[in-house]
Amino acid sequence: MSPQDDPTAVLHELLEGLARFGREGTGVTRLAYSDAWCEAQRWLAERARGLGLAATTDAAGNLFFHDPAVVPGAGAPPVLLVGSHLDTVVSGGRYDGACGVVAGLLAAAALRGHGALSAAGFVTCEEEGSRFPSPFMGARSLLGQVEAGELDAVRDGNGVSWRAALDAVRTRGCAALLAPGPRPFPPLFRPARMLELHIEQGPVLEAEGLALGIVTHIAGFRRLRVRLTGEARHAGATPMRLRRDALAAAAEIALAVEAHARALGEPAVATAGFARAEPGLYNVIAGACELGLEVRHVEPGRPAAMAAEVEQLARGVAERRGVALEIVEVSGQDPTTFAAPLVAAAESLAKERGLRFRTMASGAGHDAMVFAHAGVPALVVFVPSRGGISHAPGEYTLPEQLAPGLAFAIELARRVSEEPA
Ligand code: HGY
Ligand code: MN
Ligand code: MN
Repeated sequence: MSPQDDPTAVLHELLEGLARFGREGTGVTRLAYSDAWCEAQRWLAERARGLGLAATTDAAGNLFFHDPAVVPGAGAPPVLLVGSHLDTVVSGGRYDGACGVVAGLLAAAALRGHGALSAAGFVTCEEEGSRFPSPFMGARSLLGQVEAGELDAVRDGNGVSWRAALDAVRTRGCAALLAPGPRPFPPLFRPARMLELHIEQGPVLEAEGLALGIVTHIAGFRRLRVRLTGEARHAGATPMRLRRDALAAAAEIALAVEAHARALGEPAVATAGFARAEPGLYNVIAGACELGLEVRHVEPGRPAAMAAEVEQLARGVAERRGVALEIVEVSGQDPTTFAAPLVAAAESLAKERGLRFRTMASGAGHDAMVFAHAGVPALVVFVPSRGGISHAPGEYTLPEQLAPGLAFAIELARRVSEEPA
């Protein structure tokens, strides 16, 4: 593959290649620091070197594709970062994150030596929160925001800590050494601006027949883990009037949360993502149940307010049912507004290219949120998702929709890189 090749063919070849890592039928599961994740990261590094770029991994497992003349570290000049995340949800699609990763690789190759700002591609190690209950581990570590204590505090569902997961992949060359002291991830690059090409993951662009979405705002979210404790009893011998059924309480809470979001009206959304009953048997009334709730809203302050409203609803249900309730906020991110100059640059380029586009909010979260909150002018640009499906094996974007999106992202990166930091 060389930059002179047909970009559409190269794009397709890279997306197909990346989807091999963690493939499950038509979907992909590539959790942070898994074997598939590490093999994908090594494969991308090789592809970057094949394009004449340097490929450098940081201590968190974030990967960078950059001009070999730009030496990473404290003395590195400010750069334009273009990229997205490598991890996926469980049984996710082959475009979420991957699309932006490929755009970052091809932008770094196409813009090498161009502009006032060197364009570097990036691949964050973790964005989805599918393995570890901590938000945006990749973007936060890339920006040097993570403190050492989090490495031991953050654990996956099997009790494996972030530190242990990193130790395992470091032996395979998929992460660099941790820095001593309170900040284990010193930034390798100082982003002056950041761009992320991403699939929309919703129905709007396809419904309106548009080629591009220029994201102006991203919804914030709060994720709540609710633990309900009732009383495990015989499912056959216990009359209904004597039950304290933790799963039934969870079910009522899930429906109350859904009704609350509907009552608030769009763009409020609320989701009960899982309910894990214990012991989870036909003939035992659930004595306990773990319920995962998430609320999102694009207006400042609303995600936190919705989380408080949901907690109140849940406590009311638990009390009426004589079930104990514990609720913990496991992660969250505030709503994000993107830099007006980047939005304007994207709009004028789209008009210049005659692309049918709209500005829009994103219900889905993205690494770019963390950059924006860190004061780095950032922007997300969408290509359509077929049927609005994402976070599922049916996730798909037509090649004839991906190609103009990729070309647009590379040209936007070219223009943004021409503005000094
Ligand atoms: O959940 C999200 O919004 C993103 O896909 N991580
Ligand atoms: Mn994503
Ligand atoms: Mn996602």
